[in-house]
Amino acid sequence: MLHLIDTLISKNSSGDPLLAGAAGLRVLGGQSSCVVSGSTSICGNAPIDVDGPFLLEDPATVCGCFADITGDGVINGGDLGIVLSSWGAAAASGVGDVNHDGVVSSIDLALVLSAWGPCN
Ligand SMILES: [Ca+2]
Repeated sequence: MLHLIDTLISKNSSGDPLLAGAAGLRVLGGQSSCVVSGSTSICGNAPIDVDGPFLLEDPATVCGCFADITGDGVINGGDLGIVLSSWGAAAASGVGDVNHDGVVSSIDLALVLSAWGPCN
C-alpha cells in the first residue's frame, strides 16, 4: 500500500510529444492500495493529476473532474446512473465514489448533481 502524507505533487507532465495520462499519480491497484492524507496536494499536473482508484483523507487535496465517472468530459445522466447503481461500500475499483472516502453515498450523489455539465 502507498500512503502519501504531507506530499506536494505538482507541475509534472506526462506524454511526449502530446500530453497524455496522469502526471501526478497513477494507481494500478484497488482503492485501498493508495491513501492520500495529511497536507498532501496533487494538483497542477498535466494533462490530468491522477488516474486510478485511491482513498482521500481530509484535509488532503487531489484535483480532477471526479464526478465525470465515465470520462467523457461531461457530468450527466451516465455518471448519475453509475453512482446510483454503485450505492454502498465502494468496490475495489472505487467506481462511483466521487469523493474517494470508500463509500458511495448521498455525498457522491450531491457532488455529481452540483457539478452537472461540462468538466471545468
Ligand atoms: Ca464517497
